[in-house]
Amino acid sequence: KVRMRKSFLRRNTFVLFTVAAVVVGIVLGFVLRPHNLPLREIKYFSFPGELLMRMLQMLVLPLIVSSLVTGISSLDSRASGKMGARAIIYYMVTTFIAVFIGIVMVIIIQPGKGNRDSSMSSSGNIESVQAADAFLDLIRNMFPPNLVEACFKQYKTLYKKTVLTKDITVLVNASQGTNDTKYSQVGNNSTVLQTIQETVEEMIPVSGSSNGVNALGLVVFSIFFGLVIGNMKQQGQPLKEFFDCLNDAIMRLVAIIIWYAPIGILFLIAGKIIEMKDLAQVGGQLGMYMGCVIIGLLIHGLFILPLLFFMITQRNPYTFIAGLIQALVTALGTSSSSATLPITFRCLEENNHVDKRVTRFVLPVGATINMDGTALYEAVAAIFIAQVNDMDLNFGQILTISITATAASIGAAGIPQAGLVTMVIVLTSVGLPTEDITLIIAVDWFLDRLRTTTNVLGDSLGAGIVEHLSRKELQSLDTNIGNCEIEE
Ligand code: DAS
Repeated sequence: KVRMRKSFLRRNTFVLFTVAAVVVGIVLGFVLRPHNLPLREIKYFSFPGELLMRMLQMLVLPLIVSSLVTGISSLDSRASGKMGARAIIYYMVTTFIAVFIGIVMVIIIQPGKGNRDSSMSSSGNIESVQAADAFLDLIRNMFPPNLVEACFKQYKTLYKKTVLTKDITVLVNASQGTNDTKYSQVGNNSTVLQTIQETVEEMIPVSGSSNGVNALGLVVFSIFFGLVIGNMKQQGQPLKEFFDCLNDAIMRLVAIIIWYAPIGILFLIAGKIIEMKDLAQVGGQLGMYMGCVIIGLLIHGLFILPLLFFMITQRNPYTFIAGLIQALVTALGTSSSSATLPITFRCLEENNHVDKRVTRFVLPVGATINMDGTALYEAVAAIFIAQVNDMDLNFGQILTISITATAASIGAAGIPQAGLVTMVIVLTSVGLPTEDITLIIAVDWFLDRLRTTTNVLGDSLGAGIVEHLSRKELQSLDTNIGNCEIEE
C-alpha cells in the first residue's frame, strides 16, 4: 500500500511539476515580453529549453531502433502482423477523420473569403515539389542506401526543392503590418526567418550531423530486422537480449531526463512567448484561419479520438489522457513528435501500464507516420489558400487535397514545422500558388505546437487501442512463455 501510494505520489509529483512549469513559463514570458529583450538575451534565455530538445533528440535514434527490434522480435510473425495491421488501419482511419473535420471546418467558416487582408501579402519563389516526386521520395526515404550515413540525409531529396524565399522577413512583417525592430536586430534575418531557416536546415542536415534523423528509414529497417531476428528463434537470442538491454538502458536515461524536462519546457515556452509576434496583430483572415485549425484540432483531439478509444476499449479515455500530460506538454513545448517520443514511451508504460510489446512496436511507427494534427492542418491551409485566391475547388480537387494531405503528413518528419514544408505537395497537387505558404508562415510556429500535441495524442491513444485489440495474441504469447519456463 505504501509502495502504491509512493508511486502514485511520484507520478503526480511529475505531472504537477510539469504543469507548474508550463504555468510559470507562460507567466514569465508575458512578464518579460514588454521589456523587448534583444534577440541575444532571448537566445540565452531559451538555452535551457534548447538543451532539453537536444537531450531528447539524442535519444531518438537508439530508442527507435532498440524499441522496434525488441518489440517485434518478441512477437511471433503472426502476432506482429496482426498488431501492425491494426495499427496501420487505426492510423489511416483517424488521419482521414482528421482531414474530414478540417475540410468541414474550413468550408463552414470560410476564413479566406472576401478581399485579401491588406496586411496579408505573399510573393517569393518557393519552388513547388511535384506530388509524384514527393511520393517517390517518401518511398525512397524508407530504404536508405547506407544505413548510418543516409539516416542523416533524408531531407536532401524532398526538401532541397522547397527553397523558402530569402525575403520572408519582409513578407512576415508585411503580413502583420509591422516593421518590428525586434526582428531586424540581427541584420536582415528576422527571428521568424531564422526559426524557419533553422527548421529547414534541420531537415537538410550536413551528413553525419546529429540534427535530422531519417526516422522513416530507421523504422522500416528496424521492422524488417526485428522480424528476421524473431524468426531466428534461439540463434537470434543474443541479438534480442542485446536490443532488449539497450532499450532498458535508453529508458533509464529517459527517467533521468524527465526530471529536467519541466525546467526545459518552462524556458522553451517562456522564450517563445517573449519573442513571438503579437498574435493580436494577426489580420482577420489569418485569425479566422487559426480559429479553423484550432477548433478542428480540439474536436479531433478532445472528442473524436477519445470517443473512438472508449468505443473500442470501453475504458475512460480522459483517465488515459491524464496519464499522458507530460508527453502532451513536452510536445507543446518542443513542437516535435520525435523529441517527445522518449517521454511518450514513459507515460504509456509507467502511467497507463500499456504492454511494452505494444508500445515498442506502435509508438516509433506512429510518431513517424501517424500525424492527425498535421493532416488536418494541411487540408485546412490548402483550402484557405484557395479561398484567398478566390478559387472554387470542385469535389475532385477537395478529394485530391484529402489524399495528398494524408500523404504529406506521413512524409512529414516529427520535427518542428515539418508540416509547413510538406504543404507544398498539397498545394502543387491542386495547382495552388506555393508561394502563398508565406501567408500562413507568421502563425505557423503557434499552430505547429497544437498539431504536434494532437499527433502525440493520436499515437498514444492508438497504442491503447492496439493493445486492447491484441490482448488475445499477447495472452497466448504469455502462455507460451509460461509453458516454456515450466518445461525448462
Ligand atoms: N512538428 C511536427 C511534429 O513533430 C508536426 C508538423 O510540423 O506538422 O509532429
